[in-house]
Amino acid sequence: MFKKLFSKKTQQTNQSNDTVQINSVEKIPSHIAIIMDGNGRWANKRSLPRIAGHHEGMKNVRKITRYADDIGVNVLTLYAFSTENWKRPKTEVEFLMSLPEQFLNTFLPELMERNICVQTIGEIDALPTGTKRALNKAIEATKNNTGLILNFAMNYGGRAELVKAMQSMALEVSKGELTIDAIDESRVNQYLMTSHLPEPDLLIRTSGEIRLSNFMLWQLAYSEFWFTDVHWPDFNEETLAEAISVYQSRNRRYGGLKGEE
Ligand code: V07
Repeated sequence: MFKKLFSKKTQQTNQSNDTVQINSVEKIPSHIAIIMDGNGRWANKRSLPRIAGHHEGMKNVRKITRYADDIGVNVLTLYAFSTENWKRPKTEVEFLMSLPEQFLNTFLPELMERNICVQTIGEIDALPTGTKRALNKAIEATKNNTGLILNFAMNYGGRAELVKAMQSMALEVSKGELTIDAIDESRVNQYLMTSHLPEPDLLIRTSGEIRLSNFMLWQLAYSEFWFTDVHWPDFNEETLAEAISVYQSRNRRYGGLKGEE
């Protein structure tokens, strides 16, 4: 792992052409969550159709997955499709739903080589059959891989996740299988789709909006947030290195006071 961290790949330049060095002695965030916004805007700027932006965004998922894997991230959660995204024009939704298959058709062999495990959060059952088939194939093929967890939020909404958790708990209470006193934070956590994952250390949102848009509401309670104006298709290794170095400098500042607040 240290060989990887000290490799040239961790030496990046930011937009002002300064070298952004990921500090390999300080902690690489174990779990990074990303709201991949700005694909439509990226396309608009180039007078291209929105779907061209989504396609470019999909290619960028490969690049960022490789980099996250190379620097030793443990979990990468990507917000690919929200419960709100169904409101978009039908043709756009259909194109978005074809992306998992396009992505996996070409990338699954490399995911296997890299020992990457594909997982999802969200209501997968409500997705079109072809999309579900592609996802399930990748989940099944990579389920014994022990490296990076590449977690796609698909048809995911944070409030819907909490409502489902509350319904499950209420049902168990009504059956006498759970007592109200036993409901505490760690119990709530067990009913979430991320129960097996560490909480995100770092949340990144691209393309200028400064909001959560219903993403991982419970899980992000203590995460560091980093926002950039860069559109998702232009977000690259350097931008991620910059986000991580900001995360590391914040950790450095607060590190000494940990547990003393
Ligand atoms: C999608 C590209 C990235 C920017 C955000 C919107 C468009 C990769 C996937 C994907 C999902 C699951 C999976 C493999 C790949 C994807 C959707 C949209 C719906 F197992 N990119 N990408 N899925 N975009």
